[in-house]
Order: sequence, then C-alpha cells, then structure tokens
Amino acid sequence: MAEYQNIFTQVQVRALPEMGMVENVEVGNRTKGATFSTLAGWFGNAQLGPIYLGTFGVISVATGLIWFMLVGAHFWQVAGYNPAVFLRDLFWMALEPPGPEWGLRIPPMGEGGLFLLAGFFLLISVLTWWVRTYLRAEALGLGKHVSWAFAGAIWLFLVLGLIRPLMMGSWSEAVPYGIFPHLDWTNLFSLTYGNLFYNPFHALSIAFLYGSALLFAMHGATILAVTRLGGDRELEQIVDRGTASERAALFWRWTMGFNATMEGIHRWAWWFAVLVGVTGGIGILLTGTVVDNWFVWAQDHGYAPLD
Ligand code: 07D
Repeated sequence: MAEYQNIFTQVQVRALPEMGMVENVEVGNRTKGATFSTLAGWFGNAQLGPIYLGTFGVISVATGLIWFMLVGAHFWQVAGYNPAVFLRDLFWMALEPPGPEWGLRIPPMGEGGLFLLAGFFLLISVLTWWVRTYLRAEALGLGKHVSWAFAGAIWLFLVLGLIRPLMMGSWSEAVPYGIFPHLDWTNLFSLTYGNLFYNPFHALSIAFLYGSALLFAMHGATILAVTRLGGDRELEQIVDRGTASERAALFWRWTMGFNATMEGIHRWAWWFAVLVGVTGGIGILLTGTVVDNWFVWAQDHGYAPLD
C-alpha cells in the first residue's frame, strides 16, 4: 500500500462502476456496463466504459475503418498478397493521389481513384468525429473547448488534403497515405517551395508547437510539485487560493519574474496548442497559391541573404 496518495496517484478503485450522469442526459446510446483494467489504471482511470456510440460515432468508426481497409488492401495488392513482403515493406508503401494530368477530375481506381475514394471516407470519419465531440460536450452541459481545439487541427488536415489541392486545381497536390511516403512528401514540399523554414507561418507553428511542449512541462511539473500542499485540486485552488497555488505562483515570480494564474495557464495551453494547427494551415494554404518560393520571398522581405 503506497503511503502517499493524491488525486493523481489514487489507489486503483475496484467498486461498482461509475456510470456518470443519468439525469438530463440522453443515455440511450451508451454501453450498459464497464470493466476495470490494472494497466489502464497505471496511466489513468482503471475503469473502462461506458462508451457512447451514437449515430455519428458509428459513422465515424465505420468510415475510418473503410479508409484504413482501402489503404491496407492497396498495400496488400502492392505486396503481391505475400504477408512477409507486406510486413517488410509496410513502412515504405503508399497509396498515392492521382497524377497532375488528372487535375481535379476523377481517374480510374488504379490511377488515383482509390486514393480519392479512401480520402472521401477519411474526411467523413474525421468530420463526424468532430460532430461527436461537439454533441457529447453539449449533452454533458460542457463548454465546446475540445471541439474548437480539434477544429484547429482539422483546419490543417483540410488545408493539406482538400482546400489547397482545390485551390491549386489538382488532386496531385494532396498528401499520400503511407508512413515514409508522407514524410518524403513533406520534404519535397519544402524543397519545391524554396525551404519551408523561411515561411513565417511554419515558423509560428513551430514556435507554438515547442511552446506547447514547454508550457505542458512547466504546468505539469508545477502542479506535481505542489500536490503535497493540495495543488492537485486545481479548480478549488482557482476559487479559493491556498498555499499550493500561492507557492507555485511565487516560484515562477522568483525564477522568472512573472506567473500565469491557476486558471489562465489552461488558456495559455489551449491557445498555444490550437495555434499550431491554425498558423500551420495558413502557411500551407499560402504556399504555391500566393508564394512560390519562400527563400526568395524572405530575400524580398529582408530576412534571407541576397547572394
Ligand atoms: C498534420 C493535421 C491534423 C490531423 C488530423 C488527424 C488521420 C487518421 C489514422 C490513427 C500534425 C487526421 C487523421 C490521418 C489517423 C490512424 C490509423 C497535425 C496534422 C485532424 N518542421 N513542415 C509542420 C517542424 C521542416 C513541412 C508543423 C520542425 C522542414 C510541411 C510543425 C522542424 C521541412 C509541413 C512543424 C520542421 C518541413 C510542416 C506540423 C525542424 C521538410 C506541414 C504541426 C526542427 C521536412 C505542417 C506550416 C502539426 C505545417 C508542418 C515542425 C522542419 C515541411 C509545427 C520542428 C524544413 C510540408 N512542421 N518541415 O501539428 O503546418 O502536425 O506547416 O526541422 O504541412 Mg515542418
């Protein structure tokens, strides 16, 4: 039996499952039972379920699986239906978009049509998952913060796979499905448009990405450091500030002269994370549409060497 417990290191509960709210919430589409997992309990809550399915959940999982199976079936064909080749080449195989000669037309399955079909299902899957986050938050009377944050990532996803190809007039601009092929695509994209490091929106996106990691580490470390004083009860410390949040705040003022507030740090984190995708999407949308070469653009704007 551990001696020191707080709400992060709680004893793994084995009791009647917590089924959550039942009043004023539509519970018809939830699974009826719940199980417990020690493994899950090491990382979070030991209780698994109940899970809500619902129309959008079912559509999302089904279309996501169709996308996954279509890509997998293509890989299987490329591997000559040989399991050893399939496993060996899995990370290198790709389902590529149509060639540039097709523009925005729909080619036969073997020439990019399958990519478009699979992409259509992925689009439905991601969008219906978003609807699911919105409706579940609404059903529980929550703010829509998760949904809007997810929308920030979906914006980048849509720019990469749909909006920019439409603006460029060619499906060939879309990102291929494949592990290393999508990384190769990313590298080629940067080289084609004159080094993406000189795209200020790529730089902003990186700043928010790294900034998110830094904020996450600072906040996680701060709260863990004050749990012995009750700081893990963050929300209570917001409305009735105790010695934990006073000391946490003072720590940061002592070390860097400024502290975020117990509430505000979560807004910092939300905005930093959301702006990764939002600024990233803007940067990709501008590339090839408004700016053809970011290095030349940077020369024109005085921050890349002229020779
Ligand atoms: C892509 C979109 C949301 C995803 C959703 C989910 C599925 C289903 C399936 C589980 C991630 C869709 C669902 C697909 C999943 C199953 C089975 C989110 C995405 C909704 N870069 N770079 C960024 C750095 C360079 C390039 C962002 C660093 C080179 C391109 C980020 C470096 C080159 C693009 C970032 C570096 C280059 C980016 C991504 C260093 C060549 C983008 C943020 C240190 C390699 C993207 C504006 C993100 C972007 C992007 C970081 C270098 C190219 C900040 C740290 C110079 C083409 N780069 N990069 O959250 O937004 O992605 O650019 O070198 O498109 Mg970069």
